[in-house]
Amino acid sequence: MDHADRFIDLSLADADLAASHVLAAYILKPADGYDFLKTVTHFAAESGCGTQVPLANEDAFSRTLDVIAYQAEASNGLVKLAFPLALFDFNMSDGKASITSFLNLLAGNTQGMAEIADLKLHDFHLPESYLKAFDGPQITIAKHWTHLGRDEAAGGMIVGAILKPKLGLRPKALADAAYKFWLGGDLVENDQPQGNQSFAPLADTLPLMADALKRAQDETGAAKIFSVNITADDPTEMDMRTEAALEAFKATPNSLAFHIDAYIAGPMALTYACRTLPYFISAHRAGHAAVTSQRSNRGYSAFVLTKINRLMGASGIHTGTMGFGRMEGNEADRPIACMIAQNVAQGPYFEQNWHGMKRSAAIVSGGINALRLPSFLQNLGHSNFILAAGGGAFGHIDGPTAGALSLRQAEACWLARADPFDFAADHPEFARAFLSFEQDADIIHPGWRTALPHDITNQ
Ligand code: RUB
Repeated sequence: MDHADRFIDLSLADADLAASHVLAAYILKPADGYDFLKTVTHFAAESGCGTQVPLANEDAFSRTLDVIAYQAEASNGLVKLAFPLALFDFNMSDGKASITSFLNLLAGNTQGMAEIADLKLHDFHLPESYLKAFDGPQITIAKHWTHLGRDEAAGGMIVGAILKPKLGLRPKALADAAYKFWLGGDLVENDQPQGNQSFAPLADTLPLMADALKRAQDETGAAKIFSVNITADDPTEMDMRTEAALEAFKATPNSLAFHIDAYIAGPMALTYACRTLPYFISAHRAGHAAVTSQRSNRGYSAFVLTKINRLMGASGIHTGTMGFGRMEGNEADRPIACMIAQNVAQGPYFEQNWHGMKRSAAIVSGGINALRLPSFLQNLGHSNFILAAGGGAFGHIDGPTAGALSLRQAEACWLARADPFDFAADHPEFARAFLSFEQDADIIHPGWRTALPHDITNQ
């Protein structure tokens, strides 16, 4: 008998284990020449005791911490593992759970096992006691909705932009771009690489940005929000950027939010920001596709990444565009947005009860414009999220104010279930989006050139 055989028990089911274990669902394919079930047992052994040979120093207690493979389907590669809760690491300081420990166990060394060709984590389930040991969000989208004077339970789409071009604008040009967007929109967010570049030092940019926000508020009579990227390699530098932002926005503190490049900078950066800043924290995910891509058979899925961001406490999480923008994804990604915003939500393999943990808001970004937005909304079924359009805002033929208005109008068009051509007749910014994004218009609304009034679509 292989020593690892003790790590598999196919008589068990989700319900037998869900209260006492973390459950994880993978798609596994053994490397050429390896038997499926044998590989599964080695995978479970590696996940638990961390090696595949019998250990002379194991004792009765250490064996109670075995990770058990309880489902293994050779036909489709589905493998479910159950991790006893005692395996996980909790803080010395406050007893909190740790995503670093979680990822180490569920997607650590096992990712590199020679006998496994494909191994991707697609879903996980946490029992109540472990889930409650994570922070979860402290600040939610309700803070933004309240600031904007909207219903705090379902305040609708926050019309946001990611500043483009992502690099190359000097401080005054950055502030000017934000100001013009704010005249029509609600929120401006730094793009993920925007930081303290030599041509746009934060010390110069932040005061100009605060001044632009104040002018836009005064001019429109509406509240505005700026989400500043404070990502850095170490907490001291993050603190310095935070202090600079707080100082610049001291007259309008409710207008300030913070952005973390949460995938690239890792769990420590996001957790640190969420624990130290009583502000809305956005988790950007640039770089994630290296691990989560639907074309990759290793790593973990975008669904898993998004779910762990809620556990860590992100107020808003980039969830993609479900194939309606320009990044990889498809309509079936809808559960990603549901999992972070509901109290009980169904994942690909497990239903998760969040036991009252506060929700995270979806941040929808990556190629969305006024023409693509209605189909996206139709697939999602609501508009209670933050839109962060880059090209869709700054690529509008009449500039970012019109870009912002076109996005707001696109939401209104969908909410009214109006015919887009009829709606365009008395919403010029929406109408001019057809001319701004002609290639999309040709695909989404063929015939638009004749359906819309000539004076609107003419350059
Ligand atoms: C948006 C943008 C975003 C990413 C986010 O600009 O650059 O940072 O695309 O993608 P644009 P995701 O609207 O012009 O694409 O949210 O999928 O991670």
